[in-house]
Formats: sequence, structure tokens, C-alpha cells
Amino acid sequence: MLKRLHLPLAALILAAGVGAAVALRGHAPEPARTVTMSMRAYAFNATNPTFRFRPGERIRFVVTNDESTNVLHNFRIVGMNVDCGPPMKPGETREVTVTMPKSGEFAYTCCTHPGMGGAMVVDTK
Ligand SMILES: [Cu+2]
Repeated sequence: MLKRLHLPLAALILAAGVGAAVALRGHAPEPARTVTMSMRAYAFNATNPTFRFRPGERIRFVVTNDESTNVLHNFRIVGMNVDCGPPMKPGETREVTVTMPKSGEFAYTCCTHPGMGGAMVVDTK
């Protein structure tokens, strides 16, 4: 009887130990900085601006379709493993968090509308 009680307890202690070891390994990722993007009138943030980021910076993109008519958009970043995803209806938001690469220039676009999008530049300047 005693053995039957102790086995689950031992398993629990072992699991807790493994969990702590996993948590301690490496650095915790730094909190992501939020970049808000509004899709409206077939543009991002009105002017399809160029965004600049630092290497290794964690960016949380919060992208909203703010069209007032029933236009579907989506969001991708070419070369950063952010693919088109499902089309977003007006009012819908998509969040993606990306760790910036070492350097480079990357295109962000709406997959549906040519010309809707701009550049993201990653460098140390
Ligand atoms: Cu679009």
C-alpha cells in the first residue's frame, strides 16, 4: 500500500525537477515589442512605411484589417516564416511574433493586393 502511494509522488517530484531544468536552460526570451499595423484603403498604416528593427529583436506584430467596406486582406513577411495566413475580414486582427534575423531587407505584403506592403530593414544602424 505504501509503495502504491509513493510511486505517483515520486513521479510528480521527478516531473517537477525536469520542468525546472527546462526552465533554467538558456536565457528567457526578452519580452516582445509591439508594432501595430492597420490595413486600410489598401495600404498598411496609410503609407506602407519602412520599418527598422535590430538584429535579434523580438517584435510582436498586431495587424488589423480596418477597412470600412468588406475587403479581405492578409499579412505576410517574406523570408521571416510569416506566411499569408487566412484572409482577414474587416475588424479582424492577426498577431505574430518574430525574432529578427541578423540583417537584411524583407518585404511585408498583403498576399491579395499587389502594391500593398513595404519593407522591413534589419541592421545595427
Ligand atoms: Cu489586401
